[in-house]
Amino acid sequence: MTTRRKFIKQSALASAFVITGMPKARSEEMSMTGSIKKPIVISTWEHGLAANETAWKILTSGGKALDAVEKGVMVSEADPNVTSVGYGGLPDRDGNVTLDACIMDEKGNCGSVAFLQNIMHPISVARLVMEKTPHIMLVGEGAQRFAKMVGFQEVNLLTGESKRAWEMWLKENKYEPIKIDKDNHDTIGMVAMDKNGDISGACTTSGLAWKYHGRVGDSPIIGAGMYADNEVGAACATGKGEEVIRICGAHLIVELMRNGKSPQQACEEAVKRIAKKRDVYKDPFQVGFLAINKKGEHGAYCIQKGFKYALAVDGVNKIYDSDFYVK
Ligand code: SD4
Repeated sequence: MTTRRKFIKQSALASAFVITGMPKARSEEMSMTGSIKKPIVISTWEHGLAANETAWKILTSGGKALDAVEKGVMVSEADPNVTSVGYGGLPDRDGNVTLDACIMDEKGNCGSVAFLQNIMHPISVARLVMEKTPHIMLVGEGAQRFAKMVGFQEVNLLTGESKRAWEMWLKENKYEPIKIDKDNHDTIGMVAMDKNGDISGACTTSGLAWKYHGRVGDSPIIGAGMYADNEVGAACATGKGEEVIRICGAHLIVELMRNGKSPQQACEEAVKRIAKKRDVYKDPFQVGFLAINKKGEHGAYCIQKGFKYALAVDGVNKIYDSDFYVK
């Protein structure tokens, strides 16, 4: 039970994060005391708040991290107001909503779908790829055929609003290849540790708005958009998938943590790897990373100002501003 005193202490900590945007001091303090914060769930962007809420209910009632991350991100997938995930997601430049998702459990099992169309919950299809097939990844028409075979209904994911946005884009941009900036994406990535101390992760997206038909980003790629290793921790990514894939972002972060970095240090190192190769000052694309470790410490870091994340721990579910590289 959360006592009032504990609650006040938590709130003070939470506010400190909002101001500094950095959980570093807390992480260091916790690793010194050795206390483990669990359950914990962290997810990308403001829509992560509602997703965390669902995940948190599962986690606090003794449920598995795997169920928490799946059910959690399903909230964003079904929300037409989240225009970069699932239903209502902005389409590719031909007007098709195409979805990418992946999931990974505490045993290292994983499943993924990419370039999937007309299915409301790609994350659940990814889970069934993991559980019911000898494979890890299904794409396109094959993924859709599998989804229907295991009971998913075909639905139209293009809402009136996303269709209008696409028509407007078409008119203004004349089908030109897109410029990937910091505004045309908002994937949900979520990683969690349950009461048992088991870690899982999920990531799901409609990808970059106005992308080429057939384009697949980092989100369904195990090790790029998300990675979980129950011995170490987990990480997920949002932003320009092409840059995340290049450095195998989520896997890199988990390996850095394995080698002793805190989640915060590992996220920062991953962003620096990207920044070393790209002029992130002249080309203002965004990439953001989140991570947790087995101690229940978390980290968040991104390239450009503006990345927000939702963290639920100690009974408090809140949005925080991530610290960023370009200052
Ligand atoms: C992608 N990482 O497809 C995704 C885009 C996204 O927030 O929506 N990121 O590259």
